[in-house]
Amino acid sequence: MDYDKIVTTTVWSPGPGCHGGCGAKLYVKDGKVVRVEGDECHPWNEGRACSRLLAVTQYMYHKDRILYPLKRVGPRGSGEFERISWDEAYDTIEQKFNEIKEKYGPEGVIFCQGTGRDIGGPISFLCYSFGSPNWCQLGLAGQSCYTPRLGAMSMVQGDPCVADCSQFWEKRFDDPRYELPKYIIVWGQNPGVGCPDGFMGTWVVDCMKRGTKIICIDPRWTYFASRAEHFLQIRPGTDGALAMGMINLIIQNEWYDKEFVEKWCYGFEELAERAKEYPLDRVSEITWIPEEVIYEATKAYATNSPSAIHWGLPIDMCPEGTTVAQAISILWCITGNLDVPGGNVIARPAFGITMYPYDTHQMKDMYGDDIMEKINKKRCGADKYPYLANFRGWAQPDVAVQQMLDCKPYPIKAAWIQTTNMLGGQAADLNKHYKALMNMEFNVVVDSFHNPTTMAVADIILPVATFAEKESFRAWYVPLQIIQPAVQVGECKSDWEINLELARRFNPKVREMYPTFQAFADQRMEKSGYTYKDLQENHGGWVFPTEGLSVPYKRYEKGLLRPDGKPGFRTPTGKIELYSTNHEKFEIDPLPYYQEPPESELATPGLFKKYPLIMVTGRRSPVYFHAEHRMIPWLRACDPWPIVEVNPDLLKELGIDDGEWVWVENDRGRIRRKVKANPSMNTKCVSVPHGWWLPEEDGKAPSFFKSWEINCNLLTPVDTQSSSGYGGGAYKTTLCRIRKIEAGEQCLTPPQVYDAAERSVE
Ligand SMILES: Nc1nc2c(c(=O)[nH]1)N[C@H]1C(S)=C(S)[C@@H](COP(=O)(O)OP(=O)(O)OC[C@H]3O[C@@H](n4cnc5c(=O)[nH]c(N)nc54)[C@H](O)[C@@H]3O)O[C@H]1N2
Ligand SMILES: Nc1nc2c(c(=O)[nH]1)N[C@H]1C(S)=C(S)[C@@H](COP(=O)(O)OP(=O)(O)OC[C@H]3O[C@@H](n4cnc5c(=O)[nH]c(N)nc54)[C@H](O)[C@@H]3O)O[C@H]1N2
Ligand SMILES: [Mo]
Repeated sequence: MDYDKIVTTTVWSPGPGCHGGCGAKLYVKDGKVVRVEGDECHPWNEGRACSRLLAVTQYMYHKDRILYPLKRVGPRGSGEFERISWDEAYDTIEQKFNEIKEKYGPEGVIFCQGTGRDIGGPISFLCYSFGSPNWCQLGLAGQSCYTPRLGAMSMVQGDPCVADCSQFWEKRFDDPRYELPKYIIVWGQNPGVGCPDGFMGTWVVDCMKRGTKIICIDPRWTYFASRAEHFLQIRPGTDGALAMGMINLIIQNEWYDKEFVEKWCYGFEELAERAKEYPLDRVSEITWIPEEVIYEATKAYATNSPSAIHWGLPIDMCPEGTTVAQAISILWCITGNLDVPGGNVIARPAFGITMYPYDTHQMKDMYGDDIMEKINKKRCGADKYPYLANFRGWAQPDVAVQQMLDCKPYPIKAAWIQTTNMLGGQAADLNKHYKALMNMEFNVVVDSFHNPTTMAVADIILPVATFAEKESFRAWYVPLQIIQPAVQVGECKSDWEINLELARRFNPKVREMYPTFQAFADQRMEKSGYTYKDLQENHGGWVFPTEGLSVPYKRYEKGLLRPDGKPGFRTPTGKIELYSTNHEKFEIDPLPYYQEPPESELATPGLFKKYPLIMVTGRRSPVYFHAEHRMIPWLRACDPWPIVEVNPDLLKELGIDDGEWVWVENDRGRIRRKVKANPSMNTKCVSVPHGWWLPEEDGKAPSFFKSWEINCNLLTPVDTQSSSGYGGGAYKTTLCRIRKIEAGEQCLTPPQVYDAAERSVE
């Protein structure tokens, strides 16, 4: 193949859209990327590349990609945008945001992101430089993605942890310190399809190839279910009951690690008492899993050390999501599987470098000790919800969207929207979020393509550079790695570049401190002893820490986890808190418990009669990242339609054919979906992938690329968050029915929004 150079770099959105981490080789010819490969030297992916990475040239050079800053010139929804210069875009944003600040205070601007791409760093930096306390994944009901798990882990053990698939070692499986897990519980996760949250899915398969056995907990038959020694086909949303039942079995049968519990855990007696409320027969009835299957799986996990748990999004989306994560964390703690080789290993960022503040410690590290106090005064939801006030920096999204509509207790009048397509996928209750965003005086979207959100509500659009066109760095979790540009496309700029420039305008100190991105990166990476240039020139772009707090194992014995340098964990008691003293202080239940989903046969029998199916939304597709990539030909060809997966027996009962378009509906609305018969579906559940809009259709109002015809979030609710404020989004447990489309039945349209036509940028 003919090329001028190969640039090796780290993959981390935009492009594949993902949570990133892989090494890639970009072949460049005449200033264009012409071929992409996984980097075989990179320990993260060892040469592998996913379909979205392999198709990235179709993304970068797509005819519809936005290449220049745009301003809206017609009414919202008209699709009329005009090219402007970066200077005009920055000037307009500066002026508009400052006007809002003068009228309503800096809290009048909300900063909205999507999932954890290369964004938490730049967006929080901009938000706090401007002075607003309101930064969140707006639309993500209950902030139900990873944050509930992070919060719960912070309360139980003071740190997050991940299943140990040797990823913390440069030599991976060949490192003598590593040990293979005997079992991995794949719990509400489909790691082969997505690579969520600092984890590469194929690592689990790498372990399986070497002998690890699988326990799979999922309502659906997946790749991992088909290869599991124990498959627990669970009723959606009941993982809390299962986890409590497992804790009870482990304690009753004395399968726990007595020495570890005695030495390092706090509140065992209280936990044992609570767990007694979950005997096997009760748990089996709640979860639909046969008693003997729960028993055997629990025994296998608890009596074979080391073993690990790899969990996923549905945990956060269970009712009381934080307490479900609390219960599961307790499982690996009491079985002695925390921070041991082949267990669940504590995951500090490489060299302790914060580039995306995950927790309160990192917030303080980046923005000073008084940051929480400062932002809590006005942050949406911090007065109501204890996790909000005490963990991480997010605003509460269900509270925020209500406030955008009713201005209570203070008005929010502008939205900065960066790395999220709220109206295309992130937001539950699509109508409510559409109205809230239309209620803003000014919206900026930073993205690479038009989508339902840009079309419906953007006043300014800024074109973002893909990973192949940008400078950045990453410490999630190891190695420390840089992203370096191979090419430039149009006038696109990176999120860091955009946000640093605006931050300089809002806060002159930023201009002085960080004249360039590399100056910023070098300061952030200082703890490692490496600069951006060092990594670029001498280390192939990445480096593993070899000692200190980001290197496993058993750091609690060495005094590496606590700020005071004493052995133990970063919790108030210094121990694993099986009984949470923080929860006690927050006046929420210190012990984990099970709660029925907000809608179910038991919780809402009346509703269940009308809508007898559990709609499990959002199972991932390997060729799409959420609402992205529907316009990429190679990818769309693999998964062309918005489907609903249904058991063939149920289809027969309903008189519906495989491949037919049907209504999926409930009291909130209805959407059209194409039926795909799937004999492995439970007859009481249907699976509805999220993130669907059709880029080939009309983008203007009222169609918005057919969002209101096919987006399943017309049917999902907000305001189902747990008592902590995090978790409990009902995306996996909403009730629905499916039925044939009758002649003449129309799809719904977006709600009428009053003065939409009158708004303009000027
Ligand atoms: N029904 C249902 N809804 C769900 C879910 C579900 O399971 N069911 N899952 C929820 C979850 S867990 C999440 S995290 C959210 C995710 O929701 P989002 O994060 O909003 O999902 P995306 O569709 O990936 O939207 C990202 C947008 O930003 C652009 N983009 C991608 N990378 C970058 C970047 O680096 N910089 C910039 N500036 N733009 C970028 C893309 O082009 C795209 O338009 O969706 C939630 N929505
Ligand atoms: N290709 C691709 N990769 C992705 C994404 C993407 O959109 N595309 N999105 C990324 C993001 S932001 C996230 S949060 C992750 C999410 O990825 P995952 O954590 O894997 O989440 P899901 O795909 O929603 O569901 C995983 C599995 O849980 C099952 N499940 C559904 N409900 C329940 C339940 O109540 N209990 C249990 N035990 N299982 C249940 C589903 O059937 C599915 O097989 O993926 C990330 N990776
Ligand atoms: Mo997510």
